[in-house]
Order: sequence, then C-alpha cells, then structure tokens
Amino acid sequence: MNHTLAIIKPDAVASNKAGAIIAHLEKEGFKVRALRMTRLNPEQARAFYAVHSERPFFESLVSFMTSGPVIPMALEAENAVPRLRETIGATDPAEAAEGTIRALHAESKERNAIHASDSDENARNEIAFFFSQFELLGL
Ligand code: FUP
Repeated sequence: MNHTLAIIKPDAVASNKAGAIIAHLEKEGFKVRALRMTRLNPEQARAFYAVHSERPFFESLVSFMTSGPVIPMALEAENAVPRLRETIGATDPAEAAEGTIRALHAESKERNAIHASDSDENARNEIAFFFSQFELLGL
C-alpha cells in the first residue's frame, strides 16, 4: 500500500461536489486516511504550487486556489499515485477520459475540481504540507 495527496479544489467544494468526489474515490478503492477542510492564503497557495511559479497561469491559479475552501486528503491504495492520476483524468477536462473525476466535475483547465500528486516524492511532501505527523499516525 502507498499514499498520495488529493485536494478537492474550490470550484468543486463551492458547487457541492465534494461528497460525490469522495464517494468516487472510495468506489475506486482509495481509503481516506486523513482529511480536512481549510482555506489557503496566498502564501500557502504559492508555496504549494512553487514548481509553477514561472508559468503564465501562476497568479491566476493562486487566486483561484485561495477563492474558497479546499479539502486536502491523504489517500491509500496500491500504486496510489498513478492510480489517482488515472482516476482524475487529464488537466484539461476537455481532454479527460470519460468517467474520470475531471470529465465529470471540472469546469476548465484551471477550475478542474481536483489535484493529485504526480510522483511518490511529491506525494510525501504534499501530504506533509497539509497533515502533521500526529494526524498521520499509522499511515
Ligand atoms: P495537474 O497535475 O493535472 O493538476 O496539472 P499541472 O501540474 O500541469 O498544473 C497544475 C494546475 O495548474 C492545474 F491543475 C491547473 C493549473 N493550470 C492552469 O491553470 N493552466 C494551464 O495551462 C495548466 C495548468
């Protein structure tokens, strides 16, 4: 078993899709091991997406990610990282495979409902970004 981080983004929380998305993840075999609702401030959003800081969409992404509450979750499954990437679909919902979370729930390339870690190393760092060692006991 291993772990990955998902974040239900502000668009999906605001449109009451959080329950459907968590149910979708559980149905796909992911176990929710840690979860909270929080609202990022700009400094936190910039730190989380630091790898994209030179990209033209960065400030818009920070503005979107701070626009309302988000729900980060540590998820457990076999091959958790690639499996979650497959379950959420491509960044742009227009290109996301049928039945994926982004195909079902995302509005646009920016307002795309959910984040998923893209490597085991990033998953470890991103889980530690949101959850304390205490909250992760047993994980
Ligand atoms: P993903 O890993 O699928 O979330 O995609 P990326 O890491 O490439 O991008 C991270 C986030 O930046 C996306 F979820 C949405 C945002 N983004 C844009 O707003 N515009 C783009 O052209 C690309 C990404």
